[in-house]
Amino acid sequence: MLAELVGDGWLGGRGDAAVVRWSASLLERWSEADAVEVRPLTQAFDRLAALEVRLPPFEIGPRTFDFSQGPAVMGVVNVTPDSFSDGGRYTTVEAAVAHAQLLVAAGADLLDVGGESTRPGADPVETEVELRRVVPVIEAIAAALPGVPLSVDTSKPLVASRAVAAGAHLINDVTGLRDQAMLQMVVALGVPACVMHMRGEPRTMQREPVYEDVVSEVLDELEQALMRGEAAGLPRSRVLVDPGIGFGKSVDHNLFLLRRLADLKLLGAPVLVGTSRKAFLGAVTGRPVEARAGASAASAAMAVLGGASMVRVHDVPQTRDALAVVRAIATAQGGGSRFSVTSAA
Ligand code: HH2
Repeated sequence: MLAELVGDGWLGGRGDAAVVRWSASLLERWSEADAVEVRPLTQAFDRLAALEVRLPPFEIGPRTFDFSQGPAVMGVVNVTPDSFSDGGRYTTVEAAVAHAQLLVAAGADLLDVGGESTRPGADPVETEVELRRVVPVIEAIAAALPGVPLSVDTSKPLVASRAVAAGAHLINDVTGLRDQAMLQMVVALGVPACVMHMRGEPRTMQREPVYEDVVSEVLDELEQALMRGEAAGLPRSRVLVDPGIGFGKSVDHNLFLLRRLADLKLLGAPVLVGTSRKAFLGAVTGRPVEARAGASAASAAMAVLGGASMVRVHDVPQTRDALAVVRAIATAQGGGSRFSVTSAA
């Protein structure tokens, strides 16, 4: 049965990695209508998604990440007056560097510096303003923390290029490199990129987002972005993909995407997830933005269990604890002598 569907182009080979272009959630929906026929296939897809996709080492500036050894934590340094959770707190170079040092001391593996808020309803920022905010901060953090990879959160080619000249190693573009000039700039800079999924633009993206099948559509749109990148000279091996939690998605869309996050592994690129302090966590817990660290850590843990290779967070110590517990449980060996790999001493 799987072979028949493969014949219809459901699976496409790329090198030795098979890419499923239709997600398990679509099949799950069909299986409700046609339970007997499709159920075994959804289980097959679940098993496929649960497979350890062995990703090659991923280089970001001074560090090479082996995500098979565990996820990386990206700490957020927002140098904006209006970010939704920390706007206005780190707007001087000194405050931003001090915050960066705290995040790294707490266990951040890399830092993401942003000079434009992308919260729902945010207005775009002029290039000059964004440059003034991020360039001196990246320069100062690069000098203070030379071994720490730096990402710049921008969708503007000029900001990307000046940020890389100032010491950034990764371009994090929440618009998914949809601007051809940005894509060409990333290729010319020769740095890796994060391609995030977003419907529309921040000012309007939360006005009743509609999907027929959020997982399939996000998967498909990310695959298209990856193919556009490959055609322009940006290999998939240099890209992180991100479902864009909160970007043109309802609370239910976000929760369902996280539930089925494993489907994204089928894109053949490491998955980055940013849930930190976002509104959907407030909807679930009833907590205001400043009291969402616990909810954020739980969602980061779920994302990692779903196969995320990197989580983008504000609350690094809480996230580190959550990930340490996930790891300890997931690798627990102490089930008694029957379970011991080596005989007890
Ligand atoms: N979320 C935000 C910003 N950048 N980048 C990626 N790759 N993934 C995300 O989920 C993501 C992101 C929004 O969070 P924050 O930076 O805290 O807020 P603001 O956009 O208001 O500055």
